[in-house]
Amino acid sequence: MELQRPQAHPISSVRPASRLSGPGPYRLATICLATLCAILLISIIAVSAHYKNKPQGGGEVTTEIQKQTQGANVSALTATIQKLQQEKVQLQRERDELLAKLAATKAPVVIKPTQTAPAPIVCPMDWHLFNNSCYFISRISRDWPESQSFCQSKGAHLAIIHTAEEQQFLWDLLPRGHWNAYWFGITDSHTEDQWKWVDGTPLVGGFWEVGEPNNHIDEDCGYIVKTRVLERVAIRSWYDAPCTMNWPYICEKEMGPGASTAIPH
Ligand SMILES: [Ca+2]
Ligand SMILES: [Ca+2]
Repeated sequence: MELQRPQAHPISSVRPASRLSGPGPYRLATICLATLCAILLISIIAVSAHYKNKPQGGGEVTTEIQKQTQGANVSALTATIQKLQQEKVQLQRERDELLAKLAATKAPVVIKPTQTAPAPIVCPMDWHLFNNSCYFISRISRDWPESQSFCQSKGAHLAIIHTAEEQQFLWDLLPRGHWNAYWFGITDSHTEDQWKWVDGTPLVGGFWEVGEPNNHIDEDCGYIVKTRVLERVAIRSWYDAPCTMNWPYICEKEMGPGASTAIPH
């Protein structure tokens, strides 16, 4: 029925219905035309089906080729991975051997003790810190040898004054008075006018008052004087006096590295 429609429609639109169904060459032509149309339609359908299936078949071939190619790639990658794993194992073995040789030839490691900051110096009560020393200003009076003995009983000695800064520090600790005198650690009792510190080292320079030391009355021990006279200054305050005189005194204890920090009471 569908095959006859394209033929019947144009005829019915231009010719009367009695002539379409009547005998004669028109009927034969109609039949032939309908047959040709049917053959053409069947051919079109067949060709369409053929080309429709053809790509599918080609796609299957392509997929198969792709699968084979991918399989080959996977095999190649697997082989590469296995080779790399073998090389990795070999390299690890060589590394371990080299580390073992290095450990055998390496010098022993000397572990240095952790560097810690030295503990701050803390002087006992009544002792005063300057640089790495603690100083004690006595309140009672003794002669020079007894003063030195007292300082030694504290692990100290009569003060040894090497710098103007140290001299000024001690001077500032001393109270002013009519004639406040304090023994410190210098003497020329062994050889006149050859002043030495209590540690045996010779004096270099010094902070003598003008005209001192003068050995006025056999004076072999040094002391510092601080008075109410403001013009008297630290760097010109040393005098010599007989060692038997009784005066307060200044002790010094070095507190640097290696020194005993304990001061007996
Ligand atoms: Ca003297
Ligand atoms: Ca003198």
